[in-house]
This record gives sequence, structure tokens and C-alpha cells, in this order.
Amino acid sequence: MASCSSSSKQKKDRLAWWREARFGMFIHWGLYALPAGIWKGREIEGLGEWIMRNGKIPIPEYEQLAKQFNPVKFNAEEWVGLAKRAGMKYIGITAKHHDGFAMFRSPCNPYNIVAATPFHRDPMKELAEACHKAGIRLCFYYSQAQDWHAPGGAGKIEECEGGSWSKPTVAPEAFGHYLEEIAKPQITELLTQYGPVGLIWFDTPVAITRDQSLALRDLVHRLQPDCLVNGRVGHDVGDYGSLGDNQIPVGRVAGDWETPATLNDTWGYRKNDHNWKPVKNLLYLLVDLASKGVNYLLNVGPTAEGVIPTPSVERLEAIGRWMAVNGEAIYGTQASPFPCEFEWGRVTQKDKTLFLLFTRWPGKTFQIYGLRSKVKRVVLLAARAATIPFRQTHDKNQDRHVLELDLPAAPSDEYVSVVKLELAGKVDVDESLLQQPDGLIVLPAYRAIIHSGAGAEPPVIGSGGMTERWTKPGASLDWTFKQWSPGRFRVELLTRTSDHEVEVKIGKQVLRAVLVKAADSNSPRSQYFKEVINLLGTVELTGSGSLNASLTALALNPQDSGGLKVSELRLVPEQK
Ligand code: JFZ
Repeated sequence: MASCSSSSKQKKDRLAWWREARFGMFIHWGLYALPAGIWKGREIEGLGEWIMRNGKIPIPEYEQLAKQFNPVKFNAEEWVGLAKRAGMKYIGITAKHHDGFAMFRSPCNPYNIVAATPFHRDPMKELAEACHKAGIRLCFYYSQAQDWHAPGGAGKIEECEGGSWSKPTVAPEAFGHYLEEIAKPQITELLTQYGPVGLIWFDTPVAITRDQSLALRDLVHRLQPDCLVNGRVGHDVGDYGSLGDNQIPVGRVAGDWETPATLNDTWGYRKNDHNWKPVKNLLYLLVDLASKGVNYLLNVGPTAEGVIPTPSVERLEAIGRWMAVNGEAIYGTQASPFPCEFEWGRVTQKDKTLFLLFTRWPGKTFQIYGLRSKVKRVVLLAARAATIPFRQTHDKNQDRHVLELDLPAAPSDEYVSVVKLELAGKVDVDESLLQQPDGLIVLPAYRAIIHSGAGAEPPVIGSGGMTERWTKPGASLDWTFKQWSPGRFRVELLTRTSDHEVEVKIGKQVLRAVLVKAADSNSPRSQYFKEVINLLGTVELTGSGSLNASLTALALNPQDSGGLKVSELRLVPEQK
């Protein structure tokens, strides 16, 4: 017991800086920056750093890249300066990616940047010094399982069935040998050559065993007790969890999570990837993730010369300008205390403060329901001196708390304007699902009570907040919500997939439908993983007070092995 609680205290201490940081820079940089997505004149589909695998490049040919790798324009202080200007608090760089090439001085393996390239410098050493000066935590990405170069490493083309890296056929003894001879010695080098390291970012555990994951984690903590280990070390034994790439959960997630994300569609540099996301989307992602308590690790892919592409620099600088004014609403904050997302934006909290981050400016009068804490003062972060007039009321019959703000007509920021609510005491919010001032009712799956039905296996809520493993009919989601303005409502179900047959009950009204996509969802989540709106029909709500809603799966499409993935049920008021 004692050792268990002391280790969880250690974990909490380790996480302190990372929770405060909220925003970091990811850097994917390696030999793959040279071909930059093109091999022998042929465009290779897929991620830039995957060119060796996707292009089926034999090891001896790929090795030749090292002789040409000479990033003479690399300047550690410039990279770190950019991260700092962007408002990022940590940098995680690929010390070794799946291609097996070490981007640091590695006495245990000559396949590294110092020994095998004309560059001969150790960029990790230079970055460590620059980070130290700038007060930024340096972190290393290390591909612990996939190594397409070293004997015994997982994921080599020849060793994979049907080209899928998740089903390697590498012999367990050879892999064990690789861990002892390459992975552990290199992780030791990373943790002994560069001073304090913020975290080791492991990735794609493939077929690693639980004991092997634990051994890597313990090695890191033994060498540097304050160094974090991310969840992709495997078997959930890390200090915090990694969500999927570019994944935005539906709501608040329990525990500590981070989402790695791209600026375009690749991590490692690709010459022809010009699909840069607009600053607006990137900021929305930062805000959305912060409102769910998730760190945002945003990637740049420098060129083989050592230059961060200009479109990346421009975007990070724009985010930095926003952070310089509004960073208080991100750093060290916690997830929104409210039970669902809002149409107008997101919420974060810190001590006795709530931040309302508006992605859609509501104009002059704005109302929010459910805040019980007494508000002392309201300011716009962009204009601290001017206070915003407000009123707080409580409707006793309905037990409805209303905060009303008299906002300026125009937003203070082109993208996200932040209003700070200073409270008299701690944050206290009615956590029931409430009809919103605009009439909308949002019922998120992760807030439902799950019923398994007659013998059916119940779905679970995945780390992203959606239902998972809902492959058998019978189970249902149940919600209770408070409703006060009557009217006719469109019933919409937001899912990843359609074609399932469901029944929705709202009060006494019953709707049955086969899910058919009515529209793409406009949720920011949908940018990366398409979410669809299925229209189930309409219902009439007449009274006011507490109501129940349920969603039951009647027949599941057997073609869809992932099952019914629900993010939320919505009741949208019909325009009169
Ligand atoms: C991995 C790598 O293969 C990739 O090259 C890049 O480094 C990225 C950050 O991580 O790819 C993954 C790993 C996990 C998921 C998706 C892509 N996931 O859990 O959804």
C-alpha cells in the first residue's frame, strides 16, 4: 500500500509541469525529410516518415540517405524560439522514429546522425541547451517497438502479413534481444546525455508484452524519476494517456490525456503536402482540447536542411499572438465543469475563475445557465480594464441559475474571444443536462446511464467519449435532463456510422428509424474523423421540468464491425 500511494504521488508530481503546460511542440525530423514523400521520382502515398515502409525501400538503399543528410541550416535556438513565441511549453522531438535512425549521438549503435552523416553534430545536445536557456522542457520521441532497420525490431515489410504493422511476425526472442541491445541502451543514452528530460514519448507498441512495457517505464523512472512516460509505451502503464492522432474527445475525459496533432496531413516533411489547416481551426482545436482537460501536442516537420516550413512558422506565430493575450485561459486550467459542449464555444476553469472561450460571438446579450457560484467581476481578456455588466438570477420554481452578460457588439478577437468570470468562491455548477438558452438540448453519450438490456453486452464509453463495442441489439443509453421552453424539436443522433436501427424515447414519444446520414456534423471533431448527423424525426415537448430520454439499438448493421458509435443525441428546436 505504502509504495503504491507514494508512486501515485510521484506520478502526480511528475505531471505537475505537464498539466500546467497544456500546449507543446512535436517535431518529426529524420532521414525521411530528404525524400520528402518522393522516391525515385514517384510520389509515395502516406505519412512522410513512413516512406521507407510505404515505398518498400530496402534497408541498404534507405541507409544511403544518411550520407546526404546535412542540415546545415539547423539552428536549435530558432526552433526553440519559435516554440516559445507560439506559447508552447515543451518540445517533443523524434530521437528515433520507426526507420531506426538515431538523430542523436548514440555510442551503442553507429546508425546515428553523428557517426553516419556529414553533419556530425548532435542536434539533441544543441536543442537541450537552447531549451534549458528558454525554460522549455525537452522531450524525446522514441519508437520502442517498430524499428525497420535493427535486427529484431518490429514492423519490417518482410515480417508483416499483408503489409500491416500491427501484425508483425518478428520472433519474440529476436524482439527481446532488440530491446536489450538497442532500445534500452538508447533510452539510457537519451536520459544520461542531455540533462533533465521532460518525457519519453513512446509510440506504436505493436506486440510488446506488458512486462516489456513495464521494464521500459521503470528504466525511464530509474534514470530520471521526474521524467514522464506517455501511454503509448503500451498496456496503459504510462503516466498519462495518448489519444489517437488528431483525436478530439466528445467531452471531459477522466485522467490525463494528450492529443498529438498535425498542421497539414503528415508528421515528417512532405514536399507536396500543402494542406495546411487554417489558424482558426488550430486555435479551435487548442481551445476544444483544453476545455476537456487534454494537452495539445502540435507537430512541425522540418526539411532536410533543418528548416521549419514557412506555413508552419506563420501558423504557430498566429497562435502565439493569441496566446500572449489569452494564454491565461489555457495554461494550468482544467476541463469545463459543464456537462456538454456549447454552440458558442468552450469553457475552462482555474481556481476561482471560469473562462468562456467564444468561437461564435453571441452579440450583445449572452446567457449561460447552471452557474451557481456568485460572480464578482467579468472582463474580456483582450481589454482587462473594462468590466462587463452582468446579472445573476435564480428561478426557484425551475431551480434555474442564469448569468446574463452585456457584451460588446463585436468580438475582441478574430478567432476566439475570451471572457473571464471572477467568482466569489469555488466553481459550483449544476451538472444536470439543461436545455440551453437558445432551446437546444444536448445529451452526450458519456453522460448517459448504460443499460445492458436482455442479455446483450453493453457498450462502453471509449477514451474519446463515444460508445464503443456496441455490436449487439438490446442495450440502451438513458438520460435525464431539464427542459423549460416547450416546442417542436428535431431529434438528431450524431454518430460515426449509419445503417443501424434504433429507437429513441423522449418522455412518452417513441421514434424508430434506420440511421441515414442527413448531413456532415460541423463539430470540430469532424475535421479529422467524419461524424454524421442522422435525423430521426421530431418530437413535441409541452411541459417543463425533468424528462427522460433513451436510445436503444434495435438492429445493428453486421457489416460495421466497430458497431454503433454515438457521440450525442440532440434535440434541436424547430424554427417557428
Ligand atoms: C504513429 C506513427 O506511426 C506516426 O508515424 C507518427 O509518429 C504518429 C505521431 O504516431 O502513428 C499512430 C499511432 C497511433 C495512432 C494513430 C497513428 N492511434 O492510436 O490512433
